[in-house]
Amino acid sequence: MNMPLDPSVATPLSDLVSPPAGSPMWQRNFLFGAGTSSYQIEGAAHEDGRLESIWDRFCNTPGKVLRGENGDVACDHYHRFEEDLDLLQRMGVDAYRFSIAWPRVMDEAGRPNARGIDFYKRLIDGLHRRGMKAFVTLYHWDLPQHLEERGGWLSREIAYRFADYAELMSRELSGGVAAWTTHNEPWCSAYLGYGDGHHAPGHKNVRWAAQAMHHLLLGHGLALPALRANEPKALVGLVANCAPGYAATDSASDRDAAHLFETFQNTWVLDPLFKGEYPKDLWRLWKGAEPLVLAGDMDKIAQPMDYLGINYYSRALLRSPEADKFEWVRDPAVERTSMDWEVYPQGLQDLFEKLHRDYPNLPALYVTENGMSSHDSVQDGEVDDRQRQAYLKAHFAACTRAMQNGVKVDGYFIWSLLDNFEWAFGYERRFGLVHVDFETQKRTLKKSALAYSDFLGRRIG
Ligand code: IFM
Repeated sequence: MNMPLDPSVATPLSDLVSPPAGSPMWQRNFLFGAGTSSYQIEGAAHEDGRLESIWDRFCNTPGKVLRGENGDVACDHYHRFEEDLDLLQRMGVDAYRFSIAWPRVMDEAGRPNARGIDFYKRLIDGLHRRGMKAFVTLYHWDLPQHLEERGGWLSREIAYRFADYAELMSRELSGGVAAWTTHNEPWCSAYLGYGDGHHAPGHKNVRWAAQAMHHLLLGHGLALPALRANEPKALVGLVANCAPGYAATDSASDRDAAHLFETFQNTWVLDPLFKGEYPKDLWRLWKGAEPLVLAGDMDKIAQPMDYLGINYYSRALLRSPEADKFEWVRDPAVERTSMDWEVYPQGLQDLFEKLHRDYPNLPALYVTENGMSSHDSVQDGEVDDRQRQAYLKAHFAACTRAMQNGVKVDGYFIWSLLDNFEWAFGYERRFGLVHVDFETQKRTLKKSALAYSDFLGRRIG
């Protein structure tokens, strides 16, 4: 529950969500924004020629999503996007990170769907009219269902279809996009979608997860030349969800468990991109699960990128139950969010400094997602989300420390602009800076949004 507002003990708004004094994050050339994704907010699932996605199918399969909820309406952003852009402008962000719904913009034969494409043109125009930049993700998990029926990410063919989709959208939106992201969190698409079945399309086979990951990354590599050719001024990159792993004790076996966790969570995605190879220790975890890799694939995957987006939420604490395995350990002393995720800002600094050490060719980093879910509700017209305010402030400080220790970070996007459809958890988990009443679609800026806005208005340079 939110704490009641008590003006006598309130910290000034200006101090609630801001980096420490002297942080390079105060400079105006450090970019701030907020993010969303298509399936989580758009709704309009059956309008203007949008095809079925794997998430529509998954949500309509009993037992997959809490309370059987789905994205049919979500935040109704498809119809209310002007109002949502006004909220972003009111907050004073520099950029908005959103994704395109692939099933909205192409028909089953791969031909463009002008009505769907037009929505994203209007969205980008609306951003530009309000002085904001567009950070556009091509794939945030809503694969057209007809492509899943042809093998989904298990089929090599799909990597080529993804490149066609990237070519189409970068041609159609040419001149309007500041940064392209090929994939958001390929770890989730591969592991949660194909390995443990927690996400659509719901398969449970780690060998399949490894092959799906390879095709996701190959699709990324195949898409890069088209993105660069059609939109030469835009940045091009990929977004990974990473977490540092810490050993529960100093024993060699627990330290190995932490290493194996990071192999599974981080380097499975990052080594192919920055070293052109899969981390060999992954096959200690999943014996015999190596994907089929054809000659030339790794060179395509490891082409240089302009930036790497990192989505950071929490850390993992690990022990070794037996050789070549890891197991999560619960630390009862650490604060948690309503996702039951630990609040662990130091992990952001540790992660960034490790990436900086491990990959000499690391491009500029962006925090492309950071934020938390809480049980927010509107009281007397206000949402005083104190845990979120403190969470953001502490993570801004951790990012500052990493930058002061030499890590190049160019921007920071808070997840999320709006309370939205949190995948298998439905609408119960509220990540928004803006509270959404899903009965009425009324938006209310939470106090974290007001404080973020106050900070953004006081930047220098
Ligand atoms: O809501 C998701 C988002 O779609 C991807 N990154 C993590 C967020 C919180 O779980």
